[in-house]
Amino acid sequence: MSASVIDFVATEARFGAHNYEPIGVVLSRGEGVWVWDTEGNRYLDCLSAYSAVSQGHCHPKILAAMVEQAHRLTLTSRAFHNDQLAPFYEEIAALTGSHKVLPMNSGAEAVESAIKSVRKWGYEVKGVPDGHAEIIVCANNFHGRTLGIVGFSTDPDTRAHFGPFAPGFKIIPFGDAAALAEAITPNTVAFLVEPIQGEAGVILPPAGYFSEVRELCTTNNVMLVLDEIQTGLGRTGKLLAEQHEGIEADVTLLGKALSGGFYPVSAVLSNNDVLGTLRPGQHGSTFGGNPLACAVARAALRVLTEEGMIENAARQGARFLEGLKDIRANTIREVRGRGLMLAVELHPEAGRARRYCEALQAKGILAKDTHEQTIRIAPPLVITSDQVDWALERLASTLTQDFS
Ligand code: IF1
Repeated sequence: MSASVIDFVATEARFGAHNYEPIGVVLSRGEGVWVWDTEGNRYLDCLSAYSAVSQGHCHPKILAAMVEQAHRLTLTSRAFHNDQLAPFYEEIAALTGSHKVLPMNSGAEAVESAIKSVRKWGYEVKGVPDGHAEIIVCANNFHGRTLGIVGFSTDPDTRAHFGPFAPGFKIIPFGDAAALAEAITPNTVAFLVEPIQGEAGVILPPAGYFSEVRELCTTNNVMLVLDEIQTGLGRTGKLLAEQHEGIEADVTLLGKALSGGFYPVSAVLSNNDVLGTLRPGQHGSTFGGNPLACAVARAALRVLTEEGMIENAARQGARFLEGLKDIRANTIREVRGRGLMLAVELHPEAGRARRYCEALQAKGILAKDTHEQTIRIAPPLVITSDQVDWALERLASTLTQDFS
């Protein structure tokens, strides 16, 4: 590391809360799948800011929309209408087949907003006695960092010493429809779940799981809330990951790539019933639905479809997965994923995934470890075949090294 890099890292350490342990690279520029550090070294971004820059870094059309809108009007609050919100609603509803939209900012806010909405729906539509609504969630979930959400996390780091937590959540294993059937009571208002568990290590559900889940939710009048904040908007090779399962959620949560990484934009999408229960004064946000956010999100959605990024994610994701499966290395325990949401799980004896990510950095690839043993690979959806092959060569030579 050069002196200037050490300076940036040391200053962060000196002033910042130490709630992250970043890899030792200081980035200063990005374009498409590439990012550059302060010394001019180039890296293929295989994290995409946890899927937020799916459209590629600094996409020129999103940038143009943002700059143009920033010159005209940035924030009005929802006390007044603005001329970007209605077209944003129309476009996102048409794209996803949703009836109602609630715009927020971060992913965690979308999750919190969905929890509030399904509870209200439970009391006012389903007829659950006030204060008794139950929401079912899965073990090893990741839905964000707010208090309401970390209270139903099963990860000790995420929740320890942040309590007391709100009641009303039941935790069941992911991928186990029988456990869901057993957990549902007359007071259950919703089942909140990721279509593919991200932070848990890119865990895919068993085939048929979500069709059983859909049926159980419909039969018991339970709202199926899919957190597609990471899986949504093309990441898995379809617009929404639910399409791989042949189902439709009652409530869908989007964030991250909804702005192409320019700005925090999230949304709750639902049928008429759930968001229909919110009345003026009962929920809101200073920034949610602001004209800058809406203009950015409209451009982010437009380029996703116009530039064929979703189909490309399916095509390149399949190529990447095949290539990873072809790597003969006894460090690899399993390779899995869907579209461009991929993971390489290492054998415990192979040493920590972090070490491999650092070795990849030296070869010009930025990837992120999770849970000691797993390397997550999620490049922007604009990646080309040549770039996939370039990454695979470097992954192969790294994974055949032994860092134990
Ligand atoms: C961090 C992980 C990814 C999410 C799902 C809601 C949110 C997230 C399915 C909240 C956020 C992030 C946040 C980021 C790390 C990251 C992450 F490693 F923790 F699991 F992506 F894989 N639902 N995920 O994945 O969205 O409020 O952050 O906008 O540093 O905490 P947010």
